[in-house]
Amino acid sequence: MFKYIWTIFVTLYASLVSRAHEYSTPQQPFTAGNPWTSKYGPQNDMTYSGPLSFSHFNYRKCLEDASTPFDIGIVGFPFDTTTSYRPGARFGPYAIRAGSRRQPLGVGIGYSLAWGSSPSDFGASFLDCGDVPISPFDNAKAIGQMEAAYLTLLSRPVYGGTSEIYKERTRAFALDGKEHPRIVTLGGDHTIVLPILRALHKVYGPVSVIHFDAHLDTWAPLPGSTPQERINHGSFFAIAAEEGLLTNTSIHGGIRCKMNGIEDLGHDDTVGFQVISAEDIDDYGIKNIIKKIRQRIGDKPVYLSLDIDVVDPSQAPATGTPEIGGWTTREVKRILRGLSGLNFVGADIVEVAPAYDAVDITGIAAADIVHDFLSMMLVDEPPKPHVGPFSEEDLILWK
Ligand SMILES: [Mn+2]
Repeated sequence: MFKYIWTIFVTLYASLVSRAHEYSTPQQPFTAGNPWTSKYGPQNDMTYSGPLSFSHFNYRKCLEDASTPFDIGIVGFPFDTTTSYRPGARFGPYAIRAGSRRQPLGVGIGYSLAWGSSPSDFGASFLDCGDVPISPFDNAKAIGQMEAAYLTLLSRPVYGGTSEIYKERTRAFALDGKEHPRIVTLGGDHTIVLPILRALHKVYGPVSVIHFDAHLDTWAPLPGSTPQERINHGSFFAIAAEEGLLTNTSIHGGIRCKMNGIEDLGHDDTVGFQVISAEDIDDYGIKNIIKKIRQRIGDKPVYLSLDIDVVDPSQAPATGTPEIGGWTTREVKRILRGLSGLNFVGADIVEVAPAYDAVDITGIAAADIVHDFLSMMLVDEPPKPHVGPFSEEDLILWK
């Protein structure tokens, strides 16, 4: 018995001694130097570490720092004081940036089968321009701040990495004959689009709008509204039309909200919109939806505004006014791909309110959609679908 216990003791002791080097400090003298870089190289950020910028882009406070030219700038508008139901979209820019962490862009990163490319393949320069400090107490001031910020960014010189086709077109429709950077805005409630359209109007004149949303957002302000109440996230397009900021050739996609009646569409028409409903995707199909949008917009300068509530709340619950029966993220992504090559002058994604999110699903969805915005704004026409086991003959219409 004693021999047995002694054997166990000796064996354990021997194994501890043989591994002692793993537990003790190496007996080497301290020398000045950099043990990390000499052994492991640069201090790279992991996808889930480092300061928060969209897709790990360089981050500049562009409103005061013009040192870095860019072709597409990301900016956050943390504003939510004109919402009608659940507030919280002021945290949208944070949630969308957080959702983008696993989608870094750079050489050899970000390729997708659907696009057959990565947004970083085209030579354009991206920059995260930070968030605009917007008053949470005074909406009139806030709207002025957003317009000034957007105009500041539009006024920056471009880096120059867009395609020759785009350069030629944008010079033709920009009022000053120059190419301007394009801004992708992370909202914010939907009212942020009014100051954006005011700023765009100064650079391009009236623009068309492609508007993905569950709701029309063209409602006339209620009778008796104060000047502040007139501008809210359900009326801003009507105000924009009143101010002459829109062409008469805009279009909605994904509409499915409850309305006052069919007369709402009559008013919507006076604001300059046609309606593609959420259900139209079943009755007419995605390719017809893409075709109708392209026909409606033609070669006009166009602004894209995507309210995350266009997506079904099962896939994007974190929003202020959810409506069931929406499009899937895959359907939205497919439609966006089909819109490539239109003359986009800017885009936004709004109404992400992460306090209502589950497992970050909405922030991740919004960030992925923004990646598609980047490709959509940089390629000159929709890419042909992935071929795989299919053949060219199987492609009847890919746009
Ligand atoms: Mn909306």
